[in-house]
Amino acid sequence: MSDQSPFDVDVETMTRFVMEQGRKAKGTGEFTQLLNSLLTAIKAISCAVRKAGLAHMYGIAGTVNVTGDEVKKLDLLSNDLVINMLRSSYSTCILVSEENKEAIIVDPEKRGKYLVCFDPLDGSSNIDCLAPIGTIFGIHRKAIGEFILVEQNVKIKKKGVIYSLNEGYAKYFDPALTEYIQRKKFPEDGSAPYSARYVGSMVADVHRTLKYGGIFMYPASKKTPKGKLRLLYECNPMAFIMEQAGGIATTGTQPVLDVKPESIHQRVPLIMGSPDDVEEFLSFVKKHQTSA
Ligand code: P6P
Repeated sequence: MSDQSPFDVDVETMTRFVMEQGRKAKGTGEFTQLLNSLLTAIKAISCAVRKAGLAHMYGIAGTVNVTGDEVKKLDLLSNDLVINMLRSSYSTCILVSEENKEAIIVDPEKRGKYLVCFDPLDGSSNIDCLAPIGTIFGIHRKAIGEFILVEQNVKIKKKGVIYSLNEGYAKYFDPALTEYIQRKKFPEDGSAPYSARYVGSMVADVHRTLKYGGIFMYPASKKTPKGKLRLLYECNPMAFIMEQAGGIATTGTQPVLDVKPESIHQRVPLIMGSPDDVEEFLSFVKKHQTSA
């Protein structure tokens, strides 16, 4: 137990962190307002849970929620606390709670720009046996699609353990790609095989590659001799992000960003991801070029 008081000026409490980050973001302060309101509700819930036994707050509230779970007294109290704090934070417009069948539309005069979806007291069936419980929440900026900084200076791993491409086209792959994929499945150095992940949505596959490392490929093949993905509005933007994160983005013969566009819908082959993984793939390309 720390002997530091939360009132010590140099103790980084969640409230202080939220306010500091809010000031750095130089935003309107509405998101900070929302988070601090939510924190207040969660602190009140935590306090109520700790006193539940003494305050006879255990047990069933005698109702069932929309998902068919028995509602406990603490569930109802927690739900009311979160809803009331969010409604009065002047930062929310719609609330979705596990305990409420319909979405809650915040009064116009108190509306803000965020939607909050929450389970006010997850795991409440464990309340009586003191197992860990908690409040789960998701915050969404309403339709105009504001982006909120959640991570800075993203860097990709030097080497990953995931390969990502549409293996349904394996019969169209060139020998270098075929051998590379085979090596990912059956490593010769005794290492574990890679995992295969392919969503078929570039944004998802590239984002996962950025976060977890590995290699994403939409290469040239007999089916798509120039690849499928468009240079200007799929490959270049993602290649820029990948290179900024310390990754590599290549057509297999040159960096994507070095390609001189010849038409606005031009397609290029695309291999991108962790530098060690992309370099390993290129070594197979080189090997097959020299043996050709
Ligand atoms: P395939 C989606 O249609 C898309 O343009 C990219 O987002 C995705 O990476 C690729 O095509 C998937 O193509 O041929 O594997 O279905």
